[in-house]
Amino acid sequence: MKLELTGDWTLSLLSDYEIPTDLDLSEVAATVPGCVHTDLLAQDLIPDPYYGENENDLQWIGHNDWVYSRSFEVNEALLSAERMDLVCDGLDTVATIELNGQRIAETENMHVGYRFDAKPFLQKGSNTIRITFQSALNYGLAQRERLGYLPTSSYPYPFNFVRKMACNFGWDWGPTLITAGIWQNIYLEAWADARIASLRPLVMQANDKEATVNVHVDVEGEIEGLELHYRLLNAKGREVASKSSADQSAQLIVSQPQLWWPRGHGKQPLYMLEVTLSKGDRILDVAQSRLGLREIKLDTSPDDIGAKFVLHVNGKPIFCKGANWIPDDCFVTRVDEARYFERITQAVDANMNMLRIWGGGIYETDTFYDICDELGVLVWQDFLFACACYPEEEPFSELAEAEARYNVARLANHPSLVLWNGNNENLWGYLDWELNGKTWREWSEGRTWGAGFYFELFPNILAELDPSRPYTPGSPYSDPSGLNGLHPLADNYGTKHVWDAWNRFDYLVYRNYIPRFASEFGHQAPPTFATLLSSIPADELHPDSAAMLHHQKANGGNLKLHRRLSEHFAVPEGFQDWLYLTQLNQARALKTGCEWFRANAPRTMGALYWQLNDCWPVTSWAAVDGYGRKKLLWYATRQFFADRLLCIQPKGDKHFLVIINDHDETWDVKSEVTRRTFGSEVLASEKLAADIEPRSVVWLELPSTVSQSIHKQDEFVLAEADGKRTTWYFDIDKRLNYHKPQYDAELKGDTLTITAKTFLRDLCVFADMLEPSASASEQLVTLLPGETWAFKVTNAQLLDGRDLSKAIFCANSYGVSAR
Ligand code: BMA
Repeated sequence: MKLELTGDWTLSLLSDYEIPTDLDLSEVAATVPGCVHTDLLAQDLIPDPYYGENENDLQWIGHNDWVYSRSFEVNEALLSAERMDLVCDGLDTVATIELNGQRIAETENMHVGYRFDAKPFLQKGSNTIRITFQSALNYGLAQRERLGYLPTSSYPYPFNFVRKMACNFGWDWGPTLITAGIWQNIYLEAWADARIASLRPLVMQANDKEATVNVHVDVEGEIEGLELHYRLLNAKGREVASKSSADQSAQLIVSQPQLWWPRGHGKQPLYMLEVTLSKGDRILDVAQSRLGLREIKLDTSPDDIGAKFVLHVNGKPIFCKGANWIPDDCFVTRVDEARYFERITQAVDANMNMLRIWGGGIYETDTFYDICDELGVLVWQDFLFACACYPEEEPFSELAEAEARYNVARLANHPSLVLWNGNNENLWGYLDWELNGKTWREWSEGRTWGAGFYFELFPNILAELDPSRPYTPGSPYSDPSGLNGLHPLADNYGTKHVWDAWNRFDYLVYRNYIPRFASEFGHQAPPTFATLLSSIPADELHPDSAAMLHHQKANGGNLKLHRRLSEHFAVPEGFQDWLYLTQLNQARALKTGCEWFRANAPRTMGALYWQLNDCWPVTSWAAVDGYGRKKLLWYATRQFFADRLLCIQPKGDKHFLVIINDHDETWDVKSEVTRRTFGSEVLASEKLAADIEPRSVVWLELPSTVSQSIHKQDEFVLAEADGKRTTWYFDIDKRLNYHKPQYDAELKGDTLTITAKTFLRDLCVFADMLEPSASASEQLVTLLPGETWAFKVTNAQLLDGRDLSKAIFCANSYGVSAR
């Protein structure tokens, strides 16, 4: 029996740090789950934190202490239960809980759920609950003061001294909005004798013939004389295995299992595990857990280059294509099921098969994982340690252990979860990074810095609670034997973050690397026009306005953005042109990197770029902006992560047509490769053919007739096969002699048809520039003269009578001839 305590609460301010004078915060209507910011926003007490520079005016919220309270009725029936627990699935973060004026617990970790004995404190009739939240910032500062400073990658706030979503303290894509509140469900639960505290099904082995599921049950209460009945049902509800026993663990064997596969490799059948706890003929508790039958292995065996980093699902090596995931909102309770579904579907529709949940956010919710299970998205979950040295002194060791135990057990049933990772960039930072002239190693001399977590605590907990999944101590990470040998970024081993492209150099340097698994690399661009329009004051819509720079959090971000852009384009004055070109440059950068990494399979077996999503409207590395709109990178991703792909790659002084067949059937490729002028005169033509085996890549050398230009500014290469196309240019855009674009555009119903009169490179329709709710189905289309493309446009009726040319862009407006 449960008594939900979510819903209406009251929020009150407890302290007095720089409160705006006109606000009465003594009794604010509040909603649980939620947080102080969302509650103040709902009552119109603060402006939208994401608009303009409002973030600056809202800093006081995170400096203060707050209390959430409500009353509730407890009836006789509930009160007579033998046990009554208060269950808090998530408290953010430093909380004191009181029931009827008596303190029952104190907590200091956002990343675990709690359960407390509430029975002694409850009474019949009206009861009150009060949860006081101390400022997580003040807590972190006090812990840092007590234990001594430990460095972060140049962020000022002490996120490494409090177990809370780190990016709330501000990140190089996120605002500083330090939340407090009840961020998950809260309820009272009555029970008697014994209950199932947790259910942990581990799929140890799975193939076509048989799957083995080891089920572990934690029982709380009186275990004498208990009986457990285990049943596994398939998707149709038919029982496929069962067992009865007094043991809190059981092995279920399923013969002829329907295997779960990542998308692109097969289906995602899901089974239901049901465990019944009984005593004699009394059923005390029933727990269910949905799972998928698949076997996960990470092959890190040495080879003649270094060592592999290959994920195997059901014995099959998988090329992991995807992106890094950050919290989808600074206020995580706003990310409801529909929003998770939309965002993960965007990843799937862009042909991704993996998301990496980055360590500065949260252990994602069950909803996130359920959707990934259903859609076949592989998930790599970081433990939440990012870009810093972390203290292991108490209470932090205990807190880290509790949260690792809690989340490893909580997520154990999800087939999508395939890899646990110790931290983000902390090993690399420890070895190489400096702060105020001192290396991290020097800062943490004689101190703990997190190594004990990554190399001992987490692997030990996984060995105990979940030996079915692989673990890697960090990302990037190279050395199976610890930190004293290989540098975490060693090219031929493990995972690699490639950040000199963007931070220091143009994106063409991706081709200098052949990592075994690229788990981070990225390039910035501003969000879509419609998103900017609703987050930046209209008179500040130019690249370096105060509001635009406020929505650019990276160190020297706009400088890099302009520098990287000017390496390719002569940038005109107009804001709209700038937006097209910066987004195009980002899309081209990731296309270059991802096609190169895929072309190098099986030596490289993963390309996860930074980053899929944003938590607010910001210039960042994301493919989908903070309001869920797709940047050009998203459309490019759908193209460059397609299962079957053609691309042209240089190697030495040669060029190759690279044919990628990430598919279970052989691809019979008969291609035609032509060298053409921008006027589309064919200068040379060659035919290349090959049968490309399933899941393989073939490099075909291009004959010099097509790979060598005569006038490199006037020519390009076009390769076509099976309705697919790729192009190669002999120079960067700003030196190309493109013809000025000419086309006819006609909007009929929801179809915008563009007919090219000249060659058109990377044609895009920014429908949202005319109407914020409009968007085009496709972007980045390259057309030869005379060719036609039909763009589907959502909300096309709103564009009636508008000047469509204002929304149509292509790269050849920005070549030499344009100047
Ligand atoms: C990586 C990430 C993030 C960061 C991103 C962009 O290092 O791990 O911490 O936001 O780069 O700089």
